[in-house]
Amino acid sequence: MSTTAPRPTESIDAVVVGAGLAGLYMLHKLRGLGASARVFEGGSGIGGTWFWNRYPGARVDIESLEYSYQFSDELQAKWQWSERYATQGELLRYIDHVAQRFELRRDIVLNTRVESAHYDETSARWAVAASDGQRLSARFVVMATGCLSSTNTPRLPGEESFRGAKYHTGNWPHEPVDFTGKRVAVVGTGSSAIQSIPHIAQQAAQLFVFQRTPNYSIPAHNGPIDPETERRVRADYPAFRAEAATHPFGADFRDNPDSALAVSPEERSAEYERRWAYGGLGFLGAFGDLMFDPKANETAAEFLRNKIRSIVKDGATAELLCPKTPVGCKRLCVDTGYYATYNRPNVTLVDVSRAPIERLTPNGLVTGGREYAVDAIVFATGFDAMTGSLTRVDLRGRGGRALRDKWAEGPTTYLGVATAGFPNLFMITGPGSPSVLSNMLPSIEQHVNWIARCIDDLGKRGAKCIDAHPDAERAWVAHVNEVADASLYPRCNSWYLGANVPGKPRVFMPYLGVPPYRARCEEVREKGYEGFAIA
Ligand code: NA7
Repeated sequence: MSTTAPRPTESIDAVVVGAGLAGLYMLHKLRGLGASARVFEGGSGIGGTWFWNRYPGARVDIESLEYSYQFSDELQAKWQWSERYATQGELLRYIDHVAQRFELRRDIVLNTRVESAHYDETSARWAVAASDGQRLSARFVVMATGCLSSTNTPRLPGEESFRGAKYHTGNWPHEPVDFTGKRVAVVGTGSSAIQSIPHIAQQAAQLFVFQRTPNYSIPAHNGPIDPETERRVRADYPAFRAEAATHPFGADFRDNPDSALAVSPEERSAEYERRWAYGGLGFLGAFGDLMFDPKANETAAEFLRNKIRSIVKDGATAELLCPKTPVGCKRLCVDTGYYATYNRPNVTLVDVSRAPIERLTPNGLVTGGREYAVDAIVFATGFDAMTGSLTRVDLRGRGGRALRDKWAEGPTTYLGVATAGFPNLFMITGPGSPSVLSNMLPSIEQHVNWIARCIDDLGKRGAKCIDAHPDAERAWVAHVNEVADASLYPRCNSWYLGANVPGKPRVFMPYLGVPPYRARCEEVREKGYEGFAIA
């Protein structure tokens, strides 16, 4: 990472960091404003999350008809998804198609990271340094760096001594990985593990799953898209999108506002059964108070534990797989055959909740005083979520203040789109916005649209810069916390709170509730960017 101030050599309007779904659409919008823009991408290809997460079984867990761009009617009408939940490969093909259709590639620099961006108060411009030696002066910097892109791998003594292969699900090789005949360890039981374990188990001679905390998972019931559903959605796609935006998660979970405690146990059970049979994250929409009332939540939790007990034949393994935390408090998972995988004779669940993984040896891992000899270790250990990809860039705002210093006690933003003291720096789906607690793609589009409008408005006013007011930021952070505290979300050690990364401050990062969030963003804009200082 460079420590000296970069030397500007080329002047452009905007630098966009990251060529995932957010960066690509931002580029398209900036071009539409007539702005000169360049996108820097660390990977050797575009696609962000869908470029890096190539592990076996990787697929989106929001239905494809909803997890897609809506900014172009033509794109929306033309693109045909093959499955209810698209695979990583199909998503990359979609992203390639978008890049081609809108001729995005010519402004994207691959294999290149933005190492630093320093704000110069006199010129109101950012001096940007990229890893390929490019130096740019930009009016705006847009961080399209993704919420789950900076991988988290536990530091374990002896890690260099291990003679086998090591993988991380979030940085999977491009060449096929063949586990046939191998003894494999998977560390972690989050969404990536839950998607990959059934696939790895089919190949491996022996699979050990090292579980620290069990998670709830709902069957995907994936398959070809139901033609009737597709016909209905395509008949009026804009109306379908508008309706989805009225739901708390910004996706149509067929939310039932009633309390789980207001109906009889039989009716409740029937509702859970219906949602289990339909599959997917919409399980959380069964009752309006599931994420607010511990008693209501426990009814869903026990329903799901009983499902696990009914699937997993070995009683002790089933109990280990049963989470004790509220449902949804950690990210709910969606799977294909996850629990049943534990009925295979070649799969063993190892509980590391009380005896953590102590170290790696040349042959494998040690926990509870026992060595597990393996040929490969898959770390499905997640990400330094929401802040990691922002703080790993050397961002310096007014007075040379580093973002990572400003956020030492946790991220503070205004609307999750800006942070005070960093003028003209925008974050797409930053901490303090619905982001990971919503359907990411519409949330990305909403942010990009807001940012583009803001840049356009600044130009029309002849203004040079916009900066969040510290008081507005403080009030927003307090509001984000107040909303979260009324829910069950802060009650378990999730990555929403940064609890998965040792030493990370415990702060609830996403904003809960898409409709009020969007309304607030519009209100701020309509009131002349209330809470921002424009110079
Ligand atoms: P997650 O959901 O953060 O899961 C990571 C898993 O790794 C989780 O089970 C962790 O247990 C476990 N973990 C992390 N460190 C360790 C150590 N040191 N020892 C044992 N186990 C460990 O990441 P994913 O990639 O699965 O999913 C991320 C999101 O991507 C997902 O929610 C979707 O939105 C898509 P813990 O729970 O911390 O005890």
